[in-house]
Amino acid sequence: MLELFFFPTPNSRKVTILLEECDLPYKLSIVHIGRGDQFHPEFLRISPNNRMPALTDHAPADSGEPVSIFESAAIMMYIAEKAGQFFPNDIRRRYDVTQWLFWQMANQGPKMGEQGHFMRADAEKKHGDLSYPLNRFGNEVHRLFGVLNLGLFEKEWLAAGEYTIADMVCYPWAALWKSRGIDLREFPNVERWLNVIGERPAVKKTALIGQDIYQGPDKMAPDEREQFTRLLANQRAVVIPAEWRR
Ligand SMILES: N[C@@H](CCC(=O)N[C@@H](CS)C(=O)NCC(=O)O)C(=O)O
Repeated sequence: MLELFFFPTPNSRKVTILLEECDLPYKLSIVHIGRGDQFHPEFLRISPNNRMPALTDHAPADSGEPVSIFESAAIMMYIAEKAGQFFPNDIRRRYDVTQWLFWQMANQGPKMGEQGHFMRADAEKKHGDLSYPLNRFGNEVHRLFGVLNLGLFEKEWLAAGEYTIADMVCYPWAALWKSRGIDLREFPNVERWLNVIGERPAVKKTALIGQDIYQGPDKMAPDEREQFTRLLANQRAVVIPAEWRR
């Protein structure tokens, strides 16, 4: 059984899309990042970065001890390999996919994440003039939509000539275009690709997973939002948990 440590955000949606596309059985274990579950000593063993998603495979292919993984793209490579789907084996197509996985993890995810952080901070009106980071990340996000648009030029899919984990890893963040000040008319290849992926039954299903737990900071009560922001915006190094010491 695959156990996905989950909270409904774009980074975990990448993984639920893949699980649903592969039609694999899985169990969700909620890591409520607004309440600090990501700092629980047991979770830190699986994900020392105190971030979800993370995955434990309780029945790995080698029949050995459970396998645990953090970082969404590594999780997706593992699941795709296990299922034998969406990650071609031949060297050219495999690395065509792999480069987009790395691009997403190093560029689209972090830059859109920081843009979201400063947009939320700006909405509070107590942090002074945030125009510099808002311009910086707004421009970067615009540039990154351009990268996707180039990558999709005269291509149906990002990599390997087929629907793969490269598309699934980039889709959930790209789908946020409207709230990030992007005009999709500038990026027609991205618009076409978003529309096609958005119509897939597995992808539609994942949009609803976890909606009962969390629907975004704007849907929260003010005190809950305050706690959420405090917890996520002011993190410093976690010391080795006492529970880890023998
Ligand atoms: N590079 C990581 C990013 C994961 C990530 O940033 N997760 C966020 C939610 S989207 C999280 O768990 N945040 C908890 C925190 O900031 O303490 C991945 O792709 O798995």
